[in-house]
Amino acid sequence: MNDPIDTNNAGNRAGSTASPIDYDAIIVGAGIAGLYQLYRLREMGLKVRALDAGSAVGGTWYWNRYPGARVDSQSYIYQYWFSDELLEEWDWNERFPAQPETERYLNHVADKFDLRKDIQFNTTVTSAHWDAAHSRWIIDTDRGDSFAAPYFVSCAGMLSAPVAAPFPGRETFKGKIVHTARWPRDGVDLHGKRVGVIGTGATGIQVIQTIAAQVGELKVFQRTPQYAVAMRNETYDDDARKAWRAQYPALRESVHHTFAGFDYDFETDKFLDLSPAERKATLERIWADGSLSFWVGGFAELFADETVNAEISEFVRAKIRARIKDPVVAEKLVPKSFGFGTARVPLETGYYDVYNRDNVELVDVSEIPIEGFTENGLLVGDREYPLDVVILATGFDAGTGALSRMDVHGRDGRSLTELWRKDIRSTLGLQVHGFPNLFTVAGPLAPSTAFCNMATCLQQQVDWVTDCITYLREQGFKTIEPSAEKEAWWVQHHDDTANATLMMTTNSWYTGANIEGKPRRLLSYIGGVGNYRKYCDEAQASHYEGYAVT
Ligand code: NA7
Repeated sequence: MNDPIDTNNAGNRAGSTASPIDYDAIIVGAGIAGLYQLYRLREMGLKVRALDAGSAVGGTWYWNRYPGARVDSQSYIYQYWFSDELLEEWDWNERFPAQPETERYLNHVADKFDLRKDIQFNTTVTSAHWDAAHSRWIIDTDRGDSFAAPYFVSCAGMLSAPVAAPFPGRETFKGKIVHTARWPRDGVDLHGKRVGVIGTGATGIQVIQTIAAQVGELKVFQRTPQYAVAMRNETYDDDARKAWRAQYPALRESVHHTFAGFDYDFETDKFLDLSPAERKATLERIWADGSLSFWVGGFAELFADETVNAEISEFVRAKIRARIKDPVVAEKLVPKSFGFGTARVPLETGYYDVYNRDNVELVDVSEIPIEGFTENGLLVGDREYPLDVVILATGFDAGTGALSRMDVHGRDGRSLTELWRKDIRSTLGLQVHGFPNLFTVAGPLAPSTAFCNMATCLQQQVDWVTDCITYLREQGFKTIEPSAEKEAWWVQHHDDTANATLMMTTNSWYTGANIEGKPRRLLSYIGGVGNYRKYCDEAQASHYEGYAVT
C-alpha cells in the first residue's frame, strides 16, 4: 500500500467496552517532553502511564530517521538539565548531533531512569473524554484499552502529525513513496536509484544534501526556496567536552532568559545605527558561527523592520548565489517572496553545492504544480519524471495536529478538534479553556519549536505542569481550568506580539498556511522565551489567578 502516513486514528468511545484502568496521570508521547514528564510525575509518587504510537522512545528522534536527520540546536543545550550525573556521564560527539546520536541519548535516559516500565508502546490514543462526574479523563487507544486519570498531559509534539500532499494516483505508482517522518527503521535503499524529493523545508534540505551523492538521479521538486544558513558542525573530543561541561551550570540558567532558549541572544547594537561596513562585518561574524544565531541571535529588528529585513535578506541571497554555478538555477534557489527569518530558517551542509552535480535537477513546481503520480513517477505539467522512490518532505500539521488527531472532548463534550478547526486558542500554550486538567506541553501559542530551542522550552513547560499538579494535590483541589477571560488575555497578547512583527506576512507552517483551511495565527509565541517564562511563573506565583481551581 503506497500510503506513507496512517492518519486514521481519530475515533470515539464506541467500540471501547473495556472498563478503564486507573492512573494518576496519563502522558501521551515518549519523546523529550514525555520522558521528562514521566520522570517528574513519578518522582512525585504518582502512578503514571505514558502512551506512544512508536515502538520505542525518542519521539521526533524515533520517527524522523530519514537520511541526514540532524538537530540544529547545539548538543550542549539540547539536553536535559535535571540530573548532574547524566550531564557528567553523557558524551556528546558533535556540536549538531545526527538523529542516531540523539536517539541513543534518549534511550540512555530511558534506561538510566528506568522509564520504559511505565511506557506502553505501539499505542495510539483514539479519543479522550473529560468525565466531569468523577473529575477524570477517560482515554481510549487503538489497542482497545482504556485508562482513567485526573491529569492528561499531552507531550505529543509540535511537529509530529505528518502531512502528505494529496497527490492523486498514489496507488498506481509502482515505485516506493515514503514520508520523512515515517522513515522505515530498516531504511530505504536509495543507491543508484531515481529518487524524487518533494519539499525543500528544513527536512527536505537535510535529505537532499545527504542523498545526492548516493542516488542515481535526484529530482528536487521545489515550490518555495528557503534561506538556509551554512551549518558549522564540529566533532568533540574529551577536551572540548570538558570545556562545555564546565559551562553547564551557567548554561542551565541562561538558556531560560534569552529570546529563543539558546545560549546566545540578540546583538546589542541596533542595525540601522551601524555603518554599512559595520553591518556587513557583524553579519559576517554571526554567519561564521554557523548556527541559528544568525536568525534568533542576530538583529532583533529583523523580525519587525522591513528595511532591516530586506538588507539581511539580500546578504543571505548573495551567500546562496555564490554557491551555485548555473545562474538560472541559482535564481530559482534564491527566495524572493518573503523576508529572511519570517519562516523557519534551515541549516545546511553542502545543500546548495548539490545543484552543481550532474545527477541533480531542480524542478520548479511553483507555477506548474505537481499534478500527481503516474505508474512510473510524477507528472508536472506535460512532463513525466520517471522515479523509483518518491520522498515526501512535505511537513506537518504543526502545533494543533497531534492533539486534533486524538479526538479530545472536554467539558460538556466540546471537541478540541472542532475548536481549533475554527480558532486556535490556548492559555500560555499549556492549557485550553473548556478542558480541565488537560496539559498541552508544546501546544500552540507557546514559543515551542518555532522560536525556542525545544529542549529548553519543553523542560520549562514540564516543570510548570509538574508544579501545577503538585499545587492541586497539596491544596486538595481536583481540577484546574483557565477562564475564558484568562485565555482571551493570552490570545490577545500573543496576537499583538505577532502582529507587531513581519511573521504573519509569510505563508509557512508557522502561520498554519501549509494546511488548507487551518485558521491563520502565528502558532508559536514570539515574545521571547524569557518573557514567556515570566508569564508562566506569574501564573503560579498568583496561585493561578484567572483559572477556575476547584
Ligand atoms: P516544512 O517546512 O513545512 O516544508 C514542507 C515542504 O514541502 C515545503 O517546501 C513545501 O512547499 C513542500 N510542499 C508541501 N506540499 C507541497 C506540494 N503539494 N507541492 C510541492 N511542495 C509541497 O516541513 P519540514 O518537514 O521541512 O520542516 C518542519 C519543521 O521540522 C522544521 O521547520 C523544523 O522545525 C523541523 P511550500 O513551502 O509550502 O511551498
